[in-house]
Amino acid sequence: MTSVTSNLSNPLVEAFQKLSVDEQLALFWFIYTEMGESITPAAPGAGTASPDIAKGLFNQVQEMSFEEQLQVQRDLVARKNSQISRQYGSLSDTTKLLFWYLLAQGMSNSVIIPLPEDYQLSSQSEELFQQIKNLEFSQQITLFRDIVGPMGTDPNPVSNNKETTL
Ligand code: 45D
Repeated sequence: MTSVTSNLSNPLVEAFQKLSVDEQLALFWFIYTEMGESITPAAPGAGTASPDIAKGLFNQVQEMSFEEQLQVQRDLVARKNSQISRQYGSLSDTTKLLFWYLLAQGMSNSVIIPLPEDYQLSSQSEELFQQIKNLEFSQQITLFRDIVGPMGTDPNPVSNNKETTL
């Protein structure tokens, strides 16, 4: 559907998706802290992001309690149906990435639930982290789009048909 994702099965994407939900969130946070300054909303391709939409969704999450914020993020990663998951599902992959970026910034600004201070990545996540660090910037972006793309849920699920019950 979109040309910014690799559309190839990427072993790193698969490895990421095999981690537990919490480990995916934690690793994604560590990636953010590592990339830090190199992420700029003026990056090439920024034109395909919809900043107002990402911000609107972020604002909804920001208004929630810390516990709810965590639940919403776990639901996104687990592709569980929720109001936020459906809205998220309707965004472009680049806008999804921008939304995660806003969440990460929110964590830095203490408006989004922070990682527990003593949180330690599993050795498996740590290994994946090293591999991701070794990618070129553009490969990292492609990887992240592939990771955030399938999160959330389809905003247009086919509704149940009463006759067929399917
Ligand atoms: O208690 O083209 C745990 C744009 C444990 C512009 C937890 C861009 C239990 C356009 C679950 C860990 C900027 C979009 C708690 C490009 C526990 C464009 C909590 C680039 C509390 C290229 C865990 C964008 C939590 C890029 C809350 C590169 C974890 C964006 C949350 C990159 C983790 C964004 C979050 C990245 C991670 C965002 C929110 C790497 C976000 C990472």
